[in-house]
Parts: sequence; C-alpha cells; structure tokens
Amino acid sequence: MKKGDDVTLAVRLIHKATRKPVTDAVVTRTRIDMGPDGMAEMAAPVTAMPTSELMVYAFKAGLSMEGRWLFSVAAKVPGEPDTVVGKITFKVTR
Ligand SMILES: [Cu+2]
Repeated sequence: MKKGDDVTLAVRLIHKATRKPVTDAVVTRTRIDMGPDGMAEMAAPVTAMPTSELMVYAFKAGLSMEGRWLFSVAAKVPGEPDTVVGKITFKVTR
C-alpha cells in the first residue's frame, strides 16, 4: 500500500479447520511496527474502524515510512479458549 497518515488496512479471519470466515471475533489488541528487518521500535498508530462487510476487520494506520511493516492482531474468537494472534507482513511504498 501507499504511505500516508490515514491508510486503511483490512483483514479477514479464517477458521483454519473449516476454511470459513470468522465474523464474530472481538479484536483485543493491534500493533503495527516496522520490520521484520530493523526499526523494530518504530510503531505506527492504529485504530479500529467500522466496516460494512461482516467478515472484514478494518483499521486505519499512520504509515509514515516506506518499507516493510508488521501488523499484529489479537482477537477473542467464540469457541476458542485462547486469544488468537495473527501477524501479517506488508509493504509500504511512496
Ligand atoms: Cu521506519
């Protein structure tokens, strides 16, 4: 995606066993850092956004620098005893 103060990120949560999207998760924690190679202490502000698509979880982030970033998201999923954590690496260009 392109760098900016107000970049929209959208993720889907898929239940691995059934390959079905999870629509009723509660996102409990998000974090965006530069990485995985270097600048690990450079974090970006991220806020959750409402979405019209039921299976999509959307966020807005300030991505001020080109390069690779790591999006970490933790969620409570009904039926899962533990918090589910996902990590996605993505690239920001100018
Ligand atoms: Cu940086």
